[in-house]
Amino acid sequence: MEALIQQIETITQEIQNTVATTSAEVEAFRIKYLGTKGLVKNMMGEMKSVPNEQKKEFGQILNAFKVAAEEKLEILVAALGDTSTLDASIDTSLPGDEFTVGTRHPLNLVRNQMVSIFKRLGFAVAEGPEIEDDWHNFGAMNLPADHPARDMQDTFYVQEATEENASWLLRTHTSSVQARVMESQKPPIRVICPGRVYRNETISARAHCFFHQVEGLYIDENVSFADLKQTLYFFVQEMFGKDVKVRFRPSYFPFTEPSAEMDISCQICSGKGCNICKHTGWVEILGSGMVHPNVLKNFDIDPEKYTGFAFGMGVERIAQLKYQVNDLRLYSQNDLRFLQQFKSV
Ligand code: 2U9
Repeated sequence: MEALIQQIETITQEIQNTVATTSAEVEAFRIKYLGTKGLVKNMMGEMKSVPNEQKKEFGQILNAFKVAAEEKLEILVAALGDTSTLDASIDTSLPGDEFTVGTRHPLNLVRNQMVSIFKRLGFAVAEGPEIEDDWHNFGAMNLPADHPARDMQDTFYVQEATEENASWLLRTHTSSVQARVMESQKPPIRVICPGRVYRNETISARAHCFFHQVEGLYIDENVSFADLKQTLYFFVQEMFGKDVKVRFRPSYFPFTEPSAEMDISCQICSGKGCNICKHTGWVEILGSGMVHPNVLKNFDIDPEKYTGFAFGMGVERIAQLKYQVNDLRLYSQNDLRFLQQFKSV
């Protein structure tokens, strides 16, 4: 068997060294090694002369030998294919056509950056359905049945309420996702909810029937308004740079008490006064507050034991300040001249 193995090694070497540039040479290779009277078949015939106890080992050697010949044939055929399609009149040294690479949508760039900042603070990301029921969007958020936001003028209803069924609607904020998180998890809860929301607005440069939000919720024992302020201050410093100034103004939302809106120093004119900040030097970027006890009670969370803060902001608004985009319609028109300006990852 030693002599046979030696022979197979020599032929394998020969196979590896074979060069075939024409289809006739490749065919000659196939016949010589893999044809019905070829060297592979020939060697297989030697199996009968090998002692029984060595047959297994020899069988494996034969198999590797056959695979080596087959693989080489594949390589030769592929190389032949490449060269046969090459037209001699083509100058292969010329540079190729430019391969256009897509760009990320500015809203995705900004959303990703927002998400990564909050992730560093330990917030998990939660997502939920865009078609919601009345309870998760409004009821659970402490919006009474007669609240104006529930009006058909403001909300897209998919199905109006009947005696048996509650209404279905396009969510007007991603708070409905936090509601679903609170339904399925016990505190501590620390989530951000990025997503598309819908409002029944006439489309213009300053309003759209859908936009994007990132909302956040943090519930635990001893969560304070100071935690809310520090978290949001950290966020804007990471988003806009260390020089950014902030101010909080008291506000009102049904789902938070107390509530506050946060302004930052205008990123366009550095606080000197321009059209964007209406010459005040400040721009509003988000709403926030301590979660209303009624909201906690709706999910059987004891407001005597737990407190929480929540905030919400529009991704378009942040993108406007970062990239000075002043017409909301640009975000959904898919005009390549607009989209291709955003090259970063
Ligand atoms: C739960 C409890 C409270 C989320 C909040 C705001 C304030 C807010 C607006 C900012 C600009 C919406 O995109 S916008 O138009 N949002 O002002 N959102 S507090 O409050 C919550 C959320 C979930 C359970």
